[in-house]
Formats: sequence, C-alpha cells, structure tokens
Amino acid sequence: MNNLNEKQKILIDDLASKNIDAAAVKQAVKDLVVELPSWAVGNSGTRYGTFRDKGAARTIWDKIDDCAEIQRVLGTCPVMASHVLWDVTDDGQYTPVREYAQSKGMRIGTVHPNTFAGQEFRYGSLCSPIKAVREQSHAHFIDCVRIAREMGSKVIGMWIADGTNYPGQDNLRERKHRLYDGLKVLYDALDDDMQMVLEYKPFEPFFYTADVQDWGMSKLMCDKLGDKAKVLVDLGHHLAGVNIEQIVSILLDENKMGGFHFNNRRYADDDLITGTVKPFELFIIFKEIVDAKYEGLNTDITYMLDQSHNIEPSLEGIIYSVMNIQTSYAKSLIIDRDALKISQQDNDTILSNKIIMDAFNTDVEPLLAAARQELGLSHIDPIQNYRDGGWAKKIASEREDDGINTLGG
Ligand code: PSV
Ligand code: MN
Repeated sequence: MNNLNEKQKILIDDLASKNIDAAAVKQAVKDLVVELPSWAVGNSGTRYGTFRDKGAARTIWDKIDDCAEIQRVLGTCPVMASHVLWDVTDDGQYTPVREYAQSKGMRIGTVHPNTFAGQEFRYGSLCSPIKAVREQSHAHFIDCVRIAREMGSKVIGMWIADGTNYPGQDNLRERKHRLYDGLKVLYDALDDDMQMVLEYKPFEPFFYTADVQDWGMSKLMCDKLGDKAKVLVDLGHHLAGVNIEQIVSILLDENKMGGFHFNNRRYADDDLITGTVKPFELFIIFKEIVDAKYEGLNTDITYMLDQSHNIEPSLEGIIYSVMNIQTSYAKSLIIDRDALKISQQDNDTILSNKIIMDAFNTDVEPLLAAARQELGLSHIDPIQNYRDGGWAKKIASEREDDGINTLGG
C-alpha cells in the first residue's frame, strides 16, 4: 500500500466507504484467465482479402511463441485456445505441443474441432443429409478428443457451421435429429473430467437456417446431452438488439453458462477488438457474472477471445482486448451492491441505474496498475511493454511469409 500513488489511495478509500475491498478486486482481476486464440495470431482477414502482417505466426509452434509473448506482458493469460485444422502438426501427434507450450510457461486450453473448411461440407457436417459426411464429422470429433487429451486440454469448443440457404432445401426436423446424434457421439467420447461448450450463431455461413441458431437451441442440446455440455456465448453471434447480459444471467441461473468467445461487433459477426465498440455491454455482462458468483452460483466459465485482426497488428489487438476485459471486469466488481440492494427494494429506478453507472464511469486504471505491479510485470502498460520488447521486429525478421491465411480470402 505504501508505494501506491495518490490516485490509487483515493480510489481505495472511496471503495472502502462502500464496503468494497480493493484487494479483493485486484485479486479477482489477477485470477481472470482469458484464453488466447491461436487463430488470431496468424494472418486472417475478411472474405474479400487479407492484409498480411510481416512475422505473422504460421505454425502451432509460432502461435505458442506469440501467445507466450502476450502472456509476458499480461501475466494472466497462460493458455492458448486451439482450432485443430489451423493448428495441425506434421505427424498428427500433439503431446509435443503440450510439452512445447509447457516449456514456454503456457498450456493449451479449449480445442475447437473444425467441420466447416472442406469441400465435403457444402450441405453441412453432422447435419448433412449425406451419411458419409456425417460419419466423417463424427470421426473428426472423436479424434479431437484424442488431440485434446494429448495437448492436456479439458474443454472442446463446438461451433456447428451447418445450416441451409433456401426454404425446402432439407427437412429441418431431420436436421435437428442429426445434430443431436452427432453431438452425442462427441459427448460420449469425452473423458469424465472433460467438458463441451456449444456455440450458437443465427446466420453465416448459411443464411436461411442455422442448425444451432440461438442460445435456446444450444441449451436444448446441452440439456439433452448432460452435465458436461454447456452453452458458449460468442458476443458476435446475436441478431441486432438482442440483450446478451440477460441471456448470460439465465444461463448462469440454469448452470449452463460454459464459455465466452469475446470480440466486438457493430453489425454482425464483426470479430473486432473486445470492448471497443460496446464497452458498456461487456461491463454489464460481467455484472451478471459477478452477481451470480456472490450469490453462490457456479461461475466456472471458460473465457476466450475469438477475433480477427484485419488492420491492426494482431498481437497488439489481442493484448488490448484483454486489457479491455480487465477494465470491464474491475468496474463490475466495484458496483456498490449494498446500496443497489436497497435502491431495488425501494423501487428507486433512477438511483439503481445511477449506482450501476457510477461504477461504469469510475476510472479503475489505478487498481489495474496496482494489480499489474503485484503480478510482477515489468511495465503497467502492457501495450507499451510489448512495443518496448521488440517482439514484432524480431518475428518480422525471422519468419518467412508462407502465404497462408487462417481465415478469410
Ligand atoms: C464462427 O463465426 C466462430 O465464432 C466460431 O467460434 C469459429 O470457431 C470461429 O468463429 C472461427 O474464427
Ligand atoms: Mn466464436
């Protein structure tokens, strides 16, 4: 406490007057692990093209190196999420991946099967009307469990790209049955200590129906499958105007909130840097999670980023995203919940909202700086730390462009 600057002292005193323990807030921020997406450090773009970055990661080994550098400046992200098809090893073995990650102070987090990048998936994968394609998808799921085991991961992140483009194209109820049957193959293959998180998305790549179109469908499937299946909320996967924080609160209440893909959007699945376009949404989502935690609900959630850095340097975009997440989370932790309880009991709408807004409008940077000091980081500004470290220059000179894009044209 002695070396905290004046701003930190003022904030801590203010929080104490509201019965909020600043040390607990800092600890919570230090404990918030956000998985770094392997697919975001490679070259990725839009369907129209990709602006290539000098030094972009090409292999899973490069990606681990990049994520380890991100972890160096953040201190809270020692986990890399993997997308199997974009992270293949030459020999199909993944124990060396786990070992390499460990040697860099990292581990592999959520493993994402991929049943959307291939000619055979024209009519879908596990929902395809073609039996051989469904069987191929099932085999891939089972192999992903093996890969997860070898990499030391306990979570499979499922996104089903399946859907149809035209009314009459396929029998929708039959597709629902194929969906369940395929997910059940994956579910049954999981080890007892593994989990599956099922993502939903209203449209894209198909535009008439999506087989897992919303949280209701995802929850329905997870309920039928069992306790090891939970819903994954990707912030970009909602139609305009949908209230995501309410969905999160319902899923938490039902013990079905399994994971997040953080990103930001203005229109659709824009995959922009988390917390840039809609910072209030991020804050109010965290409010629901913190509320649930304080009320003793299960908040064991896997947090991940799922973004595409088209114009900004990828690693900086990722670092900045985690910083924005930390800011939102800290703000959600400093809500004066005692006062809010009373104002809600009094049906004092204005005061209740004002209490929320007071937290949102509070500058929590001094607390975050203290948390970063306590983590032993060499700089309290992770972006500056990254820039000073010279990593971008190093990889630009060492890595030859292989011409491959992870996503996009
Ligand atoms: C689909 O848009 C998605 O959100 C899924 O999570 C995929 O795995 C990922 O994007 C690919 O970037
Ligand atoms: Mn996603």
